[in-house]
Amino acid sequence: MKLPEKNIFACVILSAIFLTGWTHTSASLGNYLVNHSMSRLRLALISVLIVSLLVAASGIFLWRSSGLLSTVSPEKAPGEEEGRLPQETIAEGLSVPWALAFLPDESLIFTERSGNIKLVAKDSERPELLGTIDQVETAGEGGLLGLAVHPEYESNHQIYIYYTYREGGQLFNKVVQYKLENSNLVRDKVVLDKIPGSANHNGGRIKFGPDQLLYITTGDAQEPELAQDKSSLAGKILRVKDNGDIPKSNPFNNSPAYSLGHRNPQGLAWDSMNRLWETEHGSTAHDEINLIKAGGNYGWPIITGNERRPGLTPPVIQSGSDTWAPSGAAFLDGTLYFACLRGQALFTFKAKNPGQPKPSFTNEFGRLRDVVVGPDNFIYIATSNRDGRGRPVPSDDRIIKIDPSQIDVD
Ligand SMILES: [Ca+2]
Repeated sequence: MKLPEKNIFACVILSAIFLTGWTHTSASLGNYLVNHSMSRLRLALISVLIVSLLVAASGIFLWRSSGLLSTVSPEKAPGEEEGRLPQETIAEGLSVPWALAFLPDESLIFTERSGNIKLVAKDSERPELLGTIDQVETAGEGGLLGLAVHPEYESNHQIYIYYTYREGGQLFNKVVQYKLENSNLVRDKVVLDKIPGSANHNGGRIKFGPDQLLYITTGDAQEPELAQDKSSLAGKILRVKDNGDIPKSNPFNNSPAYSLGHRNPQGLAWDSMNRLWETEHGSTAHDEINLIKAGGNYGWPIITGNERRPGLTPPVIQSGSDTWAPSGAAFLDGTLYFACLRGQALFTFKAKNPGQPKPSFTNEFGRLRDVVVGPDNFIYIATSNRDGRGRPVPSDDRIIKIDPSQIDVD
């Protein structure tokens, strides 16, 4: 029921109570007056007067409560409309949520770095644990990282995860396909294995592109030269089919590598022209936003910041001496949103005219790991305050839903 409707309803009820009361009172009063020989004309006049007063009082109450008397509209935060909260916590008390994704039924599915896969059903406030990946190794920045939902999930129920594991004393990362049926998570197959891992620089973002192929960001595993080694899976953006096969259209023959020369990329997003943008942690600040082309070499460790070298593609934007530590990225209405860890803000810029990114919510939620756009066109962000580098508040970590009109992107 809308607010004015509620007020009218309240008014009608109140009037009914008043009138019922009045009927009883007037009957008793009538008897009293008749018994005391008051004239019927005077009695009628008093009745009319009291009823008029009641009607006038109800009218004024109705008028005021429906806001019609007020010349000033109620104070609202920008973009706040009825039923649209500017910010809303979707889940709290989480442990380092790393990747968010929506299922076709609009439930939100996410990973926690310790190995959990959880789901928040639409309009629910309680995340449900779907499963824990036992093989996950949470050393340093590694753990259960990326999550992707198959574009044909509705018919095949496939989701994909990226996680760090240990084998023979060494750290690796792998991409595994799972099937999710009736809240039951079943391991299906390993899509890509033996991606070099280390305590830091594991990359870990996975997303299906507009070409229905799976894109995977991998870090240099703290061995910078691997990023330039075409035979290594480290320091790359990889592209594979949903079953792990290498697409014939890949830029390097029989290789899952799509682009190379990356240090620690953690964000992928496509704009409305299907151009792929990537966020990447730079060395000693110099964080990067790159526009990715098939076969491109993005320079690490040969060039950083504004350095140029023939054959190497410089970033579209870089942070200079600032540190953003950019992670998840998403597009909405031509604006790229990216979540920042050290930067502790949600940054934005327009893809049409990329200028210096603008921070929003600086220090409000702490470290941010991922951002996605929901089926409702709201922005969903995940904090990362329990990753050992933040200052968590009791409700951390959180997933927060934000009305995009709250964010000044111009
Ligand atoms: Ca670069």
